Amino acid sequence: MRPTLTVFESSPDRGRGLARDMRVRWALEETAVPYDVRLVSFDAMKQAAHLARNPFGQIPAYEEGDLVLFESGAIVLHIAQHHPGLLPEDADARARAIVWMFAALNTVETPIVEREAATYAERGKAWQAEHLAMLDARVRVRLQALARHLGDSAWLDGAFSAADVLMVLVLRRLEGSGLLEDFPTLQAYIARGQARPAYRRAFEAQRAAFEATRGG
Ligand SMILES: N[C@@H](CCC(=O)N[C@@H](CS)C(=O)NCC(=O)O)C(=O)O
Repeated sequence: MRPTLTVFESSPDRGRGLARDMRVRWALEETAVPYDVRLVSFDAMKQAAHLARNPFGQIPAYEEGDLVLFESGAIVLHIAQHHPGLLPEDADARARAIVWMFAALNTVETPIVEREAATYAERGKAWQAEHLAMLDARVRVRLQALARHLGDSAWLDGAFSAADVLMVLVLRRLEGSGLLEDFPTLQAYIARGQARPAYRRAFEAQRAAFEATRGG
């Protein structure tokens, strides 16, 4: 059953591949699953038809026959569980890859998103710089641990997996923050992810969607 992915009609990141549909697109490209795309406007995202797909009125949403999923991590896990290429066959290795999926979204993305929110929600506040320094320090702790774990390894746990899809894209949220520059191991890791043909196809697809709506 060919899935449908619901994404921003006009992504606020202007096609930089930072919206969370990119995770699902990349997973679908890695597993060679063709998919359709539904574009939703910000207004439509808060209407009943989309709330039935995603109760939080957000993107992405994923439909496959009668199955309707939201939460990018859960969608990527679903794809990885049903198509070869994104999770190891060995049960223990598979469990470890899933651990790293949770680590990407729970342990690493959380402080990154908190920092990101502070950069715009607290703009102009007298205490913003002090708060940002604290949030930067929290992110750095995570980056240090991640860089230490990766060491000379190409991927998080053996072969490339769904965990790398999530982690690479979570780390990309730090682009422009200056925080990645102290971690060449992580910069190389992100570059390895971005060099994968499936990443490139996913990136081009989301950028083309943005360009098409901008032009039209
Ligand atoms: N935890 C959710 C987060 C989804 C999310 O934050 N989506 C953003 C785009 S990347 C969104 O829809 N923002 C618009 C809004 O919240 O109104 C996931 O991973 O799917």
